[in-house]
Amino acid sequence: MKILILGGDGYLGWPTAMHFAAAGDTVWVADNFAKRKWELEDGIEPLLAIPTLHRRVQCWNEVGGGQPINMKIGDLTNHRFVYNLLREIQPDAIVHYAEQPSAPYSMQNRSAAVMTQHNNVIGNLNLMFAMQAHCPDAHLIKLGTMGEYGTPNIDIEEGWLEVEHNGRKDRVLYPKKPGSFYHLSKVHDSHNIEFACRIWGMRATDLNQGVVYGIDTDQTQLADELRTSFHYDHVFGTVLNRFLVQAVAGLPLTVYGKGGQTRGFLNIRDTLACVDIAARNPADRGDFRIFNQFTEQFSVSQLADMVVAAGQRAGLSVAVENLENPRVEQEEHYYNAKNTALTDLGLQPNLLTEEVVDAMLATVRGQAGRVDPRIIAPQIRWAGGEVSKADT
Ligand code: USQ
Repeated sequence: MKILILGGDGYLGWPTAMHFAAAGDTVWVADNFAKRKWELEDGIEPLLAIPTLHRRVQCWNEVGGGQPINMKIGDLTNHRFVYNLLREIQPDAIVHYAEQPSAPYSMQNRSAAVMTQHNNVIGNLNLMFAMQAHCPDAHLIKLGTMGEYGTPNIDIEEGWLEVEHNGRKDRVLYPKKPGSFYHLSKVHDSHNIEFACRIWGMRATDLNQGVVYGIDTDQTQLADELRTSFHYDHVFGTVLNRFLVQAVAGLPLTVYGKGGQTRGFLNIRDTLACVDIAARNPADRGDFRIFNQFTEQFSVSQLADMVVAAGQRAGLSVAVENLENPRVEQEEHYYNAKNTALTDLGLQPNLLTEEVVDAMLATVRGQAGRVDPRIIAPQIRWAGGEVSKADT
């Protein structure tokens, strides 16, 4: 398969590229390094030092873990770049990770919200049109998010809902109640892609992914220069990754509010497995297929308890602090999301066992000297629509 990974320099994009190259597929990565710029804006660095994409690709090609990886540098909001990219590569499948991925980032101020939605929605639209022009039969595998649904008081289906209203029935997209301007950008993408499938006959899979945790994949472990970025800061760090670093740094775990917020979670290894399953079982022409991509549900407090217990096993004393919630979200709610489509296609989940938590804690402990405690406390608030001085 010829597969193009957009956002190939990112936390998930880089391991995905190596995964397909190791499997013998022809892999191209594209990136514009926007994530590295956003990190610089806020003085943030990932826990592990990450080489340039050029160096990572060179290292992969020297290590010889599979097919060589090919690279293009460019921005999806520049439609000429996207059209040229697809005309030249003619991919069978495109995995689209190239979006601003952080809810807090998008909630900073007007310009961050506008940039997030412009980057994500326009980049995705350019991609859809370029596919229509140059590879209309290619399969778009789009990273969406479980956060598109929010936390409704009814069961969450896999993307679609059968509705009976006034005696008539129809199948509609599941109602969305997202929790940030970032999550909204993914809702807009989903609507645009559903329309392109219905009107143009595009083939697409929207992966509504939960919160990802984890550091290692089979390929990142082949060499230090092949590792992926691991964020623990208040902007890009996801909750479990943050708690592990806080435990190692001797800081209390930052549970926002009551901690009853429940989400779907998955190991980074399962992200690769799910994308692999989607790519090798493409959607039909005209089919907008939606998979809920998570393996387990946990509340934030449950995760904190797991990290406290792992700390005890490792001889660390770990405290929990229920901070005033910087976000506006339900802290106690019903949550029951379906996730059978990927397991029906063969996904064998890597669950969050004590061994997995202990192994992650040990890896983080090995990098304890690189932890910057100044970038951990939450600084971005949802309420009030703050406007930064630079923005007025
Ligand atoms: N939380 C804490 N303490 C922290 C950090 C987070 O209690 O120190 C809480 C948040 O309030 C939230 C939950 O943990 O209730 C998850 O927060 P998160 O920052 O781990 O994840 P989220 O903002 O939802 O976004 C992440 C990724 C995003 C992806 C999403 C999947 O950054 O790209 O789309 O997870 S989902 O949550 O299913 O929408």
